[in-house]
Amino acid sequence: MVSFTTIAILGAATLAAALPTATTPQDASPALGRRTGATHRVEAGFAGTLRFEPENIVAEIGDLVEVHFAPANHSFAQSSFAKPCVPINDNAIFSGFQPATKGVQAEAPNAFTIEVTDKLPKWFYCAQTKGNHCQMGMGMVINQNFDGGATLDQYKKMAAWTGVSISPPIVGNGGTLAPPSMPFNGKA
Ligand SMILES: *[C@@H]1O[C@H](CO)[C@@H](O)[C@H](O)[C@H]1NC(C)=O
Ligand SMILES: [Cu+2]
Repeated sequence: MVSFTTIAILGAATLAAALPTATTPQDASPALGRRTGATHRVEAGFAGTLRFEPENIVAEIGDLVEVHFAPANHSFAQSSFAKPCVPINDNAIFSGFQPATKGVQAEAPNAFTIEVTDKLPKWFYCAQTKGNHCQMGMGMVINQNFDGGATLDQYKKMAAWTGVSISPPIVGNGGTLAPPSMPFNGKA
């Protein structure tokens, strides 16, 4: 006769085998949760403009945001809503500058990928001071609150009146620099 315990153990083993592996080695980054498998591609300096495209992303926890860098020399840096073009704090997300040569490269060799770990609005800018990219409109948001006044439009308006941009202190912080998982759809 098969005991209850045996059935329970067999049941648990079967269930465990059927579940997707929660922490495969490539997903084992300690602060991060389960990946959704969705990747939002963003291009910094889309088609030669001083914009991110798309610039207003709605993402789920566990989604990835992969920022590509078109020519000439852009970056992806985290600010607060209230103070565009300035690092949110010393731990601000920052890709560093990723130059690409127009007419030679469609985009910089590396993209910068971050994982969305909560649903709070996150504000980003390009810290390039030559040409005042942030002040000229290189701002974007992940998970804007669409019910409030903290809109991307407002962020960009404040950015236009902000002085010289400041780069976050830690290059590569909060994400991964690696060759893009696939090319960006737009023209570079
Ligand atoms: C890219 O911009 C940064 C910040 O302005 C600068 O320090 C760096 O030299 C630039 N790189 C190239 C290749 O122009
Ligand atoms: Cu830029």
